[in-house]
Amino acid sequence: SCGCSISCTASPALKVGEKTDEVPGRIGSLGQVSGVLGCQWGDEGKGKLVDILAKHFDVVARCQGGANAGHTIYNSEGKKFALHLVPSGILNEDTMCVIGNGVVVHLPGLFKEIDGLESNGVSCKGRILVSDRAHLLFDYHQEIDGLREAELAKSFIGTTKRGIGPCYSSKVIRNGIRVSDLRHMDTFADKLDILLSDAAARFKGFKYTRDVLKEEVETYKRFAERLEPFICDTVYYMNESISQKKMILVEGGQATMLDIDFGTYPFVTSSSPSAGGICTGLGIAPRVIGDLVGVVKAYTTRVGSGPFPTELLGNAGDLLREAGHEFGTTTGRPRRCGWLDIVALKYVCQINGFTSLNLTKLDVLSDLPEIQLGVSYKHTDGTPMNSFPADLGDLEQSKVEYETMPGWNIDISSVRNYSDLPKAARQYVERIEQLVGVPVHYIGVGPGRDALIYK
Ligand code: 2SA
Ligand code: GDP
Ligand code: MG
Repeated sequence: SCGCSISCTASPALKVGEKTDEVPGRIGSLGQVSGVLGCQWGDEGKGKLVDILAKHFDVVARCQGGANAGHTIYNSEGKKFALHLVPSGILNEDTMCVIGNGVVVHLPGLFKEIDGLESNGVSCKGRILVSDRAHLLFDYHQEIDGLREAELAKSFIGTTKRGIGPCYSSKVIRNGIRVSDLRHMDTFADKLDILLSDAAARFKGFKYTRDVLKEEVETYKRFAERLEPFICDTVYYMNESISQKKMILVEGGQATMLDIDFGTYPFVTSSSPSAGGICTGLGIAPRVIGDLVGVVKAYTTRVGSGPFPTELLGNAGDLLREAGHEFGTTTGRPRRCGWLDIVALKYVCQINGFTSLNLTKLDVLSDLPEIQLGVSYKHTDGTPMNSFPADLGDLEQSKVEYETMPGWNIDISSVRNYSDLPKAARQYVERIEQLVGVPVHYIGVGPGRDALIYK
């Protein structure tokens, strides 16, 4: 056993690559360890796909990020759930949900989310495992997130103010506090004192007193007790599950264009939402990873500051925002909207090696007379750019070249077979496949569980 209070026995799982009658072929053929990752700047609809696939997996695991993620999913009765830290497998009662070592965990937020799920009839007991190696994100990290953004003034990043950057900073500078530290409350207060004193020395606006420390330690004593049944050596658990041939699905938060290494730095998040984050955030080997599904919206959205080459400003952007209900799941912020960016998508496909794509929200484009696809970038002197540039100055100077595709002007939200989609919609899907060289296996035509076409 891996030390957690939950039995590791496998639930009946699909064999690797097995196809059954009730499983649509595309799901049945996913590898034993598969992942669902965002291809743009987040909110592509990863949660919906994970929720749908979860039925066929024994374990759904998060490997990075924290409560900055917002995944909106609907159960079969159409009831809406917004998840932040809890993996999107939670609505499927046979699925075990793992919060891996790469995740930063805000315990008050996690407990609130669990209470909310329980009060809506979703049983979480014995179904969530939290890595003993995961770092704890304290309220003070959130406060610092706000102070840092205020300091940046006009060049603020537009973070979710969930404390993500400050918590990963603590981790990297090596004074972070981990879940396993909750088992040693004798030294916990000293560790927290170091963190809070450090923050007080750095930020004038940060008020720190002995009383603050005392109160926080008392709170965490209670949290430690409540969390104990969830704490697990998830590295052992994941690897044991793999040897037992359990089906494992990794759920990405955010997306590659927000990746700390590959995104539009510094307008990025502080984790690795791309393929590499799966190995570092769960402690599993690259060779066990089978399929990676890239989730890409049929257009583009972005929350927060930073470059967005195909952004539509003014009325055109407003229309997409309204049609797609593009407001943040975590913060409620309006999302910036624009056309699909093939240059960025190709770059993201290279980095992740996706085996297939899920094109989401195709239904949102239904009313448009024509649709633009950003297919290449050019320097100001007219020479083409080979790939997505690292330098934000180069990006700002670049000019996007578009291809215009015809719209279909008909509601597609009840279509379930690919061949029933209007010709122009199929042309759009197939042009994307042709441009990026990765097949589209799933097409979203609505927010509900059933609104998915298997291509
Ligand atoms: P942070 O908070 O440090 O990770 O912010 C850094 C950048 O990463 C972006 N980011 C996101 N972008 C889209 N969706 C996210 N999750 C929520 C959602 C966002 C919300 O599902 O809607 O509710 O506003 C997410 N999380 C982080 C962020 O906007 C910054 O650009
Ligand atoms: P995530 O962060 O990638 O999981 O995405 P979010 O949940 O933040 O945002 C995606 C939003 O689009 C949610 O409100 C979903 O319910 C909704 N959604 C997902 N797929 C589709 C789709 O194919 N069509 C429509 N109309 N909405 C969708
Ligand atoms: Mg989201």
